[in-house]
Amino acid sequence: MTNCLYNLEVEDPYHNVLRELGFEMETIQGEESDAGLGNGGLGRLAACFMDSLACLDMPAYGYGLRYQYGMFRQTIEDGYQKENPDYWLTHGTPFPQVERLDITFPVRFYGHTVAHPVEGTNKSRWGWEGGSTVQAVAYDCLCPGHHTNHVVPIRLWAARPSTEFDLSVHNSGNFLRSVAEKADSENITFVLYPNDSTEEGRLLRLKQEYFFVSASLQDILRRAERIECPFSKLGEKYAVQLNDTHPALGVPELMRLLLDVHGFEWEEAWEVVGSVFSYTNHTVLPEALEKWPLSILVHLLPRHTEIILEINRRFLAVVEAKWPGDIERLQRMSLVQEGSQKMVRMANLAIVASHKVNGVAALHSQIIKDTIFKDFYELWPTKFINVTNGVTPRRWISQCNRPLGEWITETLQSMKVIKEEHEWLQDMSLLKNLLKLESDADTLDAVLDIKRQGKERLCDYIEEHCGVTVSPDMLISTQVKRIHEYKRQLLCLLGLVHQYMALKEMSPEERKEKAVPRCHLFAGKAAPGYARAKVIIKMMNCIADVLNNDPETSDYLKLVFVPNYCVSNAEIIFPGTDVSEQISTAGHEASGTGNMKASMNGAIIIGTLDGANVEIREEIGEENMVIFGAEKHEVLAVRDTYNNGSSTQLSESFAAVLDAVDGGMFGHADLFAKITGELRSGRDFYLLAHDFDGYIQAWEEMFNRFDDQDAWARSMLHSIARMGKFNSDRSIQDYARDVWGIKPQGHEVKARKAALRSAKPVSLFGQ
Ligand code: OAK
Repeated sequence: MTNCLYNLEVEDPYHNVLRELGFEMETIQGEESDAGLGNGGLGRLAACFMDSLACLDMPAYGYGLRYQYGMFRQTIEDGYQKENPDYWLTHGTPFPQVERLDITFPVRFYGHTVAHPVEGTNKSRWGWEGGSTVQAVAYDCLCPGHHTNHVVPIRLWAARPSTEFDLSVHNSGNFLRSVAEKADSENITFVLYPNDSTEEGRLLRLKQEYFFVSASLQDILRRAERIECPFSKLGEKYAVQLNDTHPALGVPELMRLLLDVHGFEWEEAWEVVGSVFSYTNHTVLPEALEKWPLSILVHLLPRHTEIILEINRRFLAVVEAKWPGDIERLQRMSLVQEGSQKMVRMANLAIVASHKVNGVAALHSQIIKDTIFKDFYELWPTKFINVTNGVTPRRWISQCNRPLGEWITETLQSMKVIKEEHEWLQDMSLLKNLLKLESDADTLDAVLDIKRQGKERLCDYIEEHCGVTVSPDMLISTQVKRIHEYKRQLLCLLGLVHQYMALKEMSPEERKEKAVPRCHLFAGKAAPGYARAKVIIKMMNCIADVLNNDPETSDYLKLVFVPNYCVSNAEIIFPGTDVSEQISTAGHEASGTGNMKASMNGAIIIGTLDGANVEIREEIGEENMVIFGAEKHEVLAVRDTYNNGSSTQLSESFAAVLDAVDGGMFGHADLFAKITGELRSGRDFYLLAHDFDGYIQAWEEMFNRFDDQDAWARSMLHSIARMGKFNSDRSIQDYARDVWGIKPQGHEVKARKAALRSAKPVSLFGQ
């Protein structure tokens, strides 16, 4: 609701009207739950893209599933994560979801394939019959663009039983079975799988994926029919972007619809598919690359399995023609992984069917060409491109950090760079003009003051939700993201232990003189089945207990874990962040988008050369970040030296930290022993031991910089002013130009827009 009011530019009048009615805007806003329909970076990126598509007047829409239960609500009990159901539809969805009972499609599961002879020929047409069907019902959410009358709909599918009750079953007296069948079909969109970057190979998940693509593609064909677009020319009018491989079953589904329902020949259908689909890869983690057992696929989707196998047969012939006799390459590239259980590799399917494949940051796009998709890159080099991620400045600057948004607008106006706010939101390169003021004392004061306001708000939030009092005078560092070993929350945590021990060594006078008071904030959810990530959360809370209650040091070092990380509290955390931790093991974070949100809000990044950090450094300058750690090209060699035992020598400071944890300084030594044991013995896949000292030094550097508040404010200004590249509008323009071949909707909209702007304001209460 807040986003809509902001984008429609009616926040203030709405606010005033509410006041007249006796309500506060904040109260009403507080009633709206986050639509937690995704897990982390991938889903949130899509939300930013919807906003940009709307703002750029792009002819586009998004599809998703309308889960009844979205991402779980995290609470912390005795330091452990507890997962609670998030029933986000409790109060209905007054705003802005529309149930479209007129838009429903049947989705079939199970059954068998049949060949129907085509009269007058010796050919057959394949079909899929039997099994059971579920209805997909559309719910439309409207995303208005900012400063345009363009709106992008997101269509969410909900599962419903095909008929309210199967009467024949009912009449035969089998009441329970008919009710159970209804429950079964509604189960498909019951709950989101809360795994981030790990595969959950469960039948229900596969059903969700197929349900999603089947309904969406039927809807696309319906739209094409409405505008009289022949399906043979579908690619001229429609582009479908596969957001990772979760919708990759769309490939055989579109083939099936064209072949079996619309009578296409294979070659013709395959050409259409290739012109329509493209695929974005969002991770290189092997555990996240989707594979489905062929045996399960055959049972659930018999016709699709036949189609996948035929795609594979034809594709392997192409590979064989290019590299005759290269059996190993054939095995690597095959859509089917051989073995005791044959598996279908969804990424291979997506690549083979797509005309473009992209990674989400320059480094990541290079890595996929060099590693996981190397064979495919050698076969089709021009298919592979990069589209660096971005985030929407409407939400991640203007809405979440009003003082900053207003200051940017006023300052650029006073410099005569812009007349209205929307100009810099659309063209963030204009922010570079702010750098002309980098030596102006008032400007630097203003930047510090804005951050101060953000920190005060964050400290209030921490007090309320964690019961810990934090002074906004402290340096506030944050690491907010899903809990995952590759993101290295553990490195940050052990670094804090090191700082704590150093403070304990100092006399009170030394602390007063030398220490920069610091509060570190963690927030993030662990997948419910990810045991190691859950122990890390417990460790965070155990260490927080000691640090926050130590009368000698707690004025200098605090640690808080903010429960239930979500968009709503992220909007409070980023504006209140001085230092943002972006410290993944090089080569593991595809892009990251929290790094962008933090920098745009004037936080300084402490980070590794991973994901989009590399490009952020290119844009804002290395003097405005603190970089440490092994680089991508060093990681394998370093890992090897630790693994083969030739370098398990731990640095003194790292060993001291492990000793403290093992010695029970934070309690629960038994629980943490597995982690420390692995780190000591060199089973340290994510290179914590190797990067630890560099990380500690990087923090020393950070403290020194923070001491000089003038220079700090200048760095903040550079972060804010030079992040234009990471506006998601730029990402969308890249996709529109290089992948989809679409342009903003033309003159008609522009004319309507002009008319709308010159229209007389309407009184909400009549005359
Ligand atoms: C989740 C499940 C499967 C595959 C990828 C993901 C995922 O969330 N990936 C994340 O995508 C973001 C948007 O591109 C990136 O910024 C993150 O680095 C990446 O981990």
